[in-house]
Amino acid sequence: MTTLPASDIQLPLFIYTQREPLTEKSAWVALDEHYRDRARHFQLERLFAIDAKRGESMAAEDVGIYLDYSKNLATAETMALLMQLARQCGLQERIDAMFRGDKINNTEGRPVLHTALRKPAGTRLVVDGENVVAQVQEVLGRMAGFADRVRSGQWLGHTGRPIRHVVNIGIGGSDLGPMMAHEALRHYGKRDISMHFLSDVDGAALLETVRTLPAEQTLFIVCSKTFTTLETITNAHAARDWLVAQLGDAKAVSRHFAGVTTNIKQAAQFGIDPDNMFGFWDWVGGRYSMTSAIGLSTMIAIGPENFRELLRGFHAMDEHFRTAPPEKNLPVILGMLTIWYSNFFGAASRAVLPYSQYLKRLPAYLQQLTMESNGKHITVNGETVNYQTSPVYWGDNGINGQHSFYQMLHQGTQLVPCDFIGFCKPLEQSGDQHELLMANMFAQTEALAFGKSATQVRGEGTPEELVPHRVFDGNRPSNSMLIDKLTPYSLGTLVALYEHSVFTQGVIWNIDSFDQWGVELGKVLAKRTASQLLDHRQPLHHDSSTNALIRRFRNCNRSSLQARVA
Ligand code: G6Q
Repeated sequence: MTTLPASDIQLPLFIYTQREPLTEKSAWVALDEHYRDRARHFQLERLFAIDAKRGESMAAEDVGIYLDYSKNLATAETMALLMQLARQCGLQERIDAMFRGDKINNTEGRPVLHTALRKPAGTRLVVDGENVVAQVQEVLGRMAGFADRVRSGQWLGHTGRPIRHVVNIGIGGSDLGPMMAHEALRHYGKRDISMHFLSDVDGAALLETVRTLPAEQTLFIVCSKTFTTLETITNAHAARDWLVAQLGDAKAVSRHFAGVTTNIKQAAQFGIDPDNMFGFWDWVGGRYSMTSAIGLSTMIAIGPENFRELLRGFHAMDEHFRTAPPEKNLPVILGMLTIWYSNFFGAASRAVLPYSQYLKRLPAYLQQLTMESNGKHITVNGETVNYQTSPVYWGDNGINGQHSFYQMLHQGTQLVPCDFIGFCKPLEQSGDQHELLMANMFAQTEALAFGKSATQVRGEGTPEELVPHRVFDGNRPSNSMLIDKLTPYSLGTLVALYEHSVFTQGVIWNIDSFDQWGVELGKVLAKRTASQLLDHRQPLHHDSSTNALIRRFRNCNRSSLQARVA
């Protein structure tokens, strides 16, 4: 996303900063002592042995998500200290400020209001004199009208045929959310419309996407908050060229392109009919935008009613986060446990492991949400932190992971706390397959926590030289999230759970979770370098490594470039 030039930003007074350094807060100091004196020696086996009710007492539930956090290296004392830290960092005040529309995105001087996208129709939230809920509902209404026309076949392409293929063109926050939601909610999707997602500027991506698509039945949705992102605009132009070449008429563009953007002017210049344009606002961050008009492809796939259900799920979790006490607050528990492992145990990553084919893109979506939000080392006061911030979030479908990277989770040298996500009911009943799937999830959390001792291994008659290889130390922590069924509503609650867990972590680390300055430098350098790859006469003033790489690339492509220029 292109953000405001630094010179245009009026930095607000740092009303949300914490004056006392994080590591000097009494709860942090107490947590540090607690870790050194006790917690680093915690053994899950023992914690469970001394408290028969641990599995039920260290759990929280609301809005359809049951979170079992008992298999963590934590006790009631740990949790109390973590919640004390949250209070000392002013978490509730910051939550209230976000929901109120205060400009908590300090470095960009903006409010952070993705929660307003999910507020029910008829409610109010006035920001700078405007009722933003009414604005949101107006766009949702237009989206629903458009989605209904496309779904019913009423919307006709240039040659009079209905749309049967939709290509979302966007990148980062304008791609990952819609793509994840499309996969997650396939079961609810309109099967006679195929959905495609084009983000990579590699020409192969477009060619492979359109290879089998009939242009006369294809709709492109260009999703770009700024409408200036190089990859998206390049792909949008290439898609337009393809469409016009296929249909032989430039007028076809208005029937085959829709736009989702805050930059209506640029989108109109590109040729998108204003009637097919859907706006949103600068207070919606890219990675928090899947419930804005960026979700147009989702709405076309699952229909406006199901999209409303998705919003209802998000809103239910928003309200839970805003009102539940920290001890019972799911995003706060999840967020504070991440602080616990990152800052005290030194864990560098967290794995997200859904036991659902439909959620296979969730880890990729969460990577951006978590790491672009909290992968920062400067506090909102402009100081360098003296503690770790965002861990690496990674993962895959749990069941596939079991046959690849779980080896490292069980017997590797790094501590990787895991989030397991599963559903009680399957969407597609097929014999006993769902029981088999979920048995694997439960078994993995058990194996990670309790392992297998040398005595047990020997008892199985294992040759002595193999015993150390077959021992599982256990004591590897995990959360388990259990949800009744994957629905638009429950997906909303789950994604909002992570959004607010990220917010919680950002408040503790005292960083702005809503800017992304770290992506700027590469974009600027890429623009300069692109012109050097296209014009071989331009001198190279990079470092010796980059110069050598560019020279080699130029040499490989000299003849093809000459042919293209000629
Ligand atoms: C998200 C990021 C980033 C952004 C893309 C696309 O929070 O800012 O991933 O979504 O760079 O930006 P546009 O939507 O402006 O094309």
